[in-house]
Amino acid sequence: MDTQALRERWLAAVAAAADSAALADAEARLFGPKGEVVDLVRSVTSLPKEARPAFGKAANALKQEVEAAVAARREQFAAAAMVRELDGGAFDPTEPGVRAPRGTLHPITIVQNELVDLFTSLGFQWQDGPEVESEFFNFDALNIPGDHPARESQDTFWLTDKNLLRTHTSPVQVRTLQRAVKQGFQPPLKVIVPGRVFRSETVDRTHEHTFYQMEGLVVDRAHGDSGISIANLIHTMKTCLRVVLERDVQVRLRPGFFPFVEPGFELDVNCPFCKGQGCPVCKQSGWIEILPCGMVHPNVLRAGGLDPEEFVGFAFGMGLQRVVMLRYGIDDIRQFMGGDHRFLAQFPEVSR
Ligand code: FA5
Repeated sequence: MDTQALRERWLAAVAAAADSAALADAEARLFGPKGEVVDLVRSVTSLPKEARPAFGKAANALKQEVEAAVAARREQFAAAAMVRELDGGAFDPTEPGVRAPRGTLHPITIVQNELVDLFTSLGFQWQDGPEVESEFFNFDALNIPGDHPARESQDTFWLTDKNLLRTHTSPVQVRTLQRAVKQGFQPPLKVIVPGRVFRSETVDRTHEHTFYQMEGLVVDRAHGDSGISIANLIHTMKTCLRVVLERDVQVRLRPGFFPFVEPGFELDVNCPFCKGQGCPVCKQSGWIEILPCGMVHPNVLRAGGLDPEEFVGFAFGMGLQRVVMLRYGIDDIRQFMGGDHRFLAQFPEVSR
């Protein structure tokens, strides 16, 4: 068999294909079930045994050469098609690409970050504390003895008879003071403590069993120029609410009882959902309790290792979810942890 003549004819057929459709036809004629190349390779079985190896080798080499020619021709057509597309203006490399979707920050994180930025710009430092807390720091050190009714108002998840899930971020007050005293106390001390807290509560529109607070603590010398007063406390609270709620808010201060502050206050915000008329969110009162605060009780300063004759301070404990609800007009606290993507997707995407 004249494989040289076949070779020339087949390579010419591949080279003669004018477009990819013609190339596909040629490929079918050569390599299809009854293709000429396939026939040639198969014909080895009709030869005498001794002639088979040499013929088989030559036929396979030819088959590979023609296959490579087909692949090279196909590449040529693809490259030419790309050039045509670019030249014809169908492809515009300056067009913006398809935008990949991005996640959003959780609204509690957004507001917490803003508060941290605000307070650090005022010279506060971020402080952390454990979520599994001892009875001592959660209650005793905060002037809440064992038989005190305040323990019942914060329904506690007890882990052992001495350890619990912290019911508020206030235990970090005493931890921070003790650490600062150990390191040689340098007033003023200004800290914020954002964190997760837990209470065995019946969940409703404004109550969760797991929620976020942000504690603030400022301590300075009681005498001299630096004395801290209730005026400083109120000013700080109002600045904080103005920034985070992005508007001037109507607030009211009323006496509040917390054993770790004296005097203690409840700072309430006029309910933005009903404009103070009374609705389910504010439990018909027209006000939302948002910022309990007060002057640090002398016993707390003592527990922290400071002399209350020498030092004075204020503290606050903000309910973060409540602030976020006011900021974005969310009327049910259960949405935060509900896991509904449609709720979360409403908040701004994380920046690029
Ligand atoms: C406290 O937890 C005090 N440690 C706050 C404090 C700190 C007072 C420093 C004085 C000085 P209270 O139990 O009121 O206080 O809770 C503080 C805030 O957390 C409330 O105003 C409210 O906004 C929020 N909060 C309380 N319970 C819940 C709950 N179950 N779900 C969501 N938010 C809550």
